[in-house]
Amino acid sequence: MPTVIGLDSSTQSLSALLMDTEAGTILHEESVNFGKDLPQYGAPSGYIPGGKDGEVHADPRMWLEALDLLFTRLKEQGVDLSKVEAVSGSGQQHGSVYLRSCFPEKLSGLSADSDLKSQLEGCLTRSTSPIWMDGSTSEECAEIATAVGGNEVVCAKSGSIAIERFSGPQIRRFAKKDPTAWAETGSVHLVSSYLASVLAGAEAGIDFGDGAGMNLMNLADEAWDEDLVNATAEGLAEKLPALVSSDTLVGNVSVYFTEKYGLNADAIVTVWSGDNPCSLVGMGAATPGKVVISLGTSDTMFAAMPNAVTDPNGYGHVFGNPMGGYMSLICFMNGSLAREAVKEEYGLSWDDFETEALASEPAGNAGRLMLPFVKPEITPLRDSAGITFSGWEEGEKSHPAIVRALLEGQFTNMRIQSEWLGVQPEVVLLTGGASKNNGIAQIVANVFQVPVQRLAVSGSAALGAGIRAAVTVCWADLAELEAKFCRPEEGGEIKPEPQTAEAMIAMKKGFEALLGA
Ligand code: ADP
Ligand code: XUL
Repeated sequence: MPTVIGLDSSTQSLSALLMDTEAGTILHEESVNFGKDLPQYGAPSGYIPGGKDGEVHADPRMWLEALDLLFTRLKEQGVDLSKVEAVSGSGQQHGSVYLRSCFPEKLSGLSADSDLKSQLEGCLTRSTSPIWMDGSTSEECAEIATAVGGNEVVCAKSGSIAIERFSGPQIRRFAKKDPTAWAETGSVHLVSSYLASVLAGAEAGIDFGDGAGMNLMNLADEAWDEDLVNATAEGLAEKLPALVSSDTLVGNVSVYFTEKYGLNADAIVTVWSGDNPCSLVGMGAATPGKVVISLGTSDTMFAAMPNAVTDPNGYGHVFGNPMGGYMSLICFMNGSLAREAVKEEYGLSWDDFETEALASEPAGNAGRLMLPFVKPEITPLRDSAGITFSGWEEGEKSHPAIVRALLEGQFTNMRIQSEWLGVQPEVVLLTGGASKNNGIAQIVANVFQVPVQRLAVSGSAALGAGIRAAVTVCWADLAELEAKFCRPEEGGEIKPEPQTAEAMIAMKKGFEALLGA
């Protein structure tokens, strides 16, 4: 029975999916929630709250401790890891980890008598890692763009204009703020390549999917771009790991995991990728034709692309598709965190979002609009939070109208910001924590006026990582794996309500005017 493991180190949790690729079954699912299970890191939602000047960081030791805890739980529950043939993973994109030159040596000498954190924390030259929510690098973005001849050049080379959360501008800010620690840094890894390295006990490369989220990779050449690298930080070229195709094998799993947790010594680690590229695979959307909306901590919209087309407004991105070619990606900061903020403020439950709120208000919310930027937004760029209302009477700004306004606002914004893709989807595939909410799914169906499907297997990023591992190590056929694992949930399709189409068009017009103002 060929078994593979797909891991997913997301913003809020680390999960594992154990898959029997022949039978097409999920053998086991396990998850560690950073906030709940590792409260000592002061990161209830996976990042350290209260960062200054737009900084959002997480402790990279937390990810190590989570990896130990995850495997401890698998072992304690008697999950048989001795048959595992392949492992790969998915990491939240853009987060960067700064390590001394001793990192490879420490990796190869990991002892099962101790834990990962104690053995590797001495390698860190930066105690915290900026993650994708960090918006502190506007100055560095401008500097990089100017140095290479403008944002048009950055976008043509890397698939995105210089973006605050992308790793290149984050690296520049660190090199400027702490030149001593920068000089001591031997390598800069992404969350994905850092954890792949730990798992394999040897330094892993960065794949084209996640590498494209750094403003450092030349999309056409699939290589580090000399101009962008030089414009970012002195000495960066020597500190960047190898940039590799997503089907690259890192090597056998580290003896650490074999001795400590009984993981098969012959299991092979495939290079990890970013969560959105992995999700593309896990949703069965790696070949062009399907549009995916992922409702995780952030909301993202992505699709495989036959050719690389860039967003004229500069908000959208082009990444490498782990299965070859390219993918588009648009990321919205006001995803689940904004929905949670409204849920808390009005003392609601997710059930309220599902039923009452949606049943009691008409689609289009009777013309009452709300720009839903409960947090600063990246698509479109809004440096500070800002909720703007239009068409509301005194006393109306309460639940349930607010819930509908928030959701319709979020997805109308998504529809407007994705027009540059030139794709009229026939079906939207929905994934991520909030996708199970039927109320939210209905609003997505209405705003886009297409059916919404969810997959039978949840956790598309971990699933995609597992599928990638099976294809590269076990020579499994992608189409066969998709047929087994990426089936839509039976009876779970949500159809658009055609009577809402007109209201949705009116709302889009109103929303565009509000955005312009
Ligand atoms: P990530 O991968 O970014 O860590 P997930 O895809 O696991 O995030 O999604 C987590 C989010 O899903 C939570 O923050 C929560 O807001 C949201 N969520 C979970 N259950 C529901 C639900 N029933 N309805 C709406 N949102 C939900
Ligand atoms: C994508 C992005 C987020 C993170 C975390 O550009 O910033 O989707 O990958 O999920």
